[in-house]
Amino acid sequence: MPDTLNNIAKQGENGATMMPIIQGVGRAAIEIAAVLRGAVFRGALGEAGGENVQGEQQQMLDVLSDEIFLEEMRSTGFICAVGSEEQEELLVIEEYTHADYLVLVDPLDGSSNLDVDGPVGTIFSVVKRKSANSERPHVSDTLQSGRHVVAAGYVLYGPSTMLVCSVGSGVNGYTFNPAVARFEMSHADMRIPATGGYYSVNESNKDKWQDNMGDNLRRLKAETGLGMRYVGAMVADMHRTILKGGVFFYPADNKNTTGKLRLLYEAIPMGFIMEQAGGKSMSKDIAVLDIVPEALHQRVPVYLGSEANVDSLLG
Ligand code: AHM
Ligand code: MG
Repeated sequence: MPDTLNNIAKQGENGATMMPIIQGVGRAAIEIAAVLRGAVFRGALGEAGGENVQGEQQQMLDVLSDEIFLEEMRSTGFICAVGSEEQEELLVIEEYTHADYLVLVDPLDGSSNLDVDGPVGTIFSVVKRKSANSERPHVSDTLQSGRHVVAAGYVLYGPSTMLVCSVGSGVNGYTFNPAVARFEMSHADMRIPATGGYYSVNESNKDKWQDNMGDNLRRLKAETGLGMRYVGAMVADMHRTILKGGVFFYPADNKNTTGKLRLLYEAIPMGFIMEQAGGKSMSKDIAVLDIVPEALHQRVPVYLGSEANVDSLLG
């Protein structure tokens, strides 16, 4: 009998409390995957007509995925609030304001890939509230460094749907098995190879990069001979980086002067996964997980990969 998401209860000291929340992520993933597959037939591809807090055009599928994810978090009964890329303010779950945990989420990451049937993902992390359970959860409850993350992970909507997660005792990958309609463990104890793999970055921004990153990349290429892959969806680029090795990065540039990727629901969850997989997660001169967040939608530069490659890039 293969291990399912039930197996998370046996992982580390937080597994038992995190299992129902990650099962909720799993249910959301199954629904989102189904919506993605049928989107073209429902006229659900394309822009929703609104902008999110980042001033980016929301796609209809961004909005639908956000609704699905929120509903599944509500149904767990363990989540008091959700901070989402698609919502300017923290969303308090009114029925469960006393619950212990908050979730940070990018419900549909890489949504610019939708028009070309490319891979997209969901990224999430879970933190315990700082405020008393008798109080209404507040955005300050989300502003905790990655060292306080209790669980994190991502879903990759590719040829198969995969949920990769960690409760702080290594990383496991579960693949949705349509024959039995559940996630089954397919990638136990995922570890990033120390050498080899690919560098992954939007190199068209090279002339705008800050922090000498153009020169540093030239050196990394000369030292390692790494090949290049870039999907433009962080989940897909990270997943390949963990499985094959190398480094994924999005530096600050003259347009995105503090970086493009969001700290709370992109950099921290992926940083957590990368460290749990034996890799390194930096935001220039500080570990991603050591940054104390100041705002829900804060952006940071991100360098995630094998230790030698991250060090070489930042050296
Ligand atoms: P999104 O959350 O609006 O989809 O933006 C995040 C995405 C990441 O998935 C990806 O790594 C990056 O943006 C790609 O950006 P670019 O197109 O500038 O290379
Ligand atoms: Mg995103």
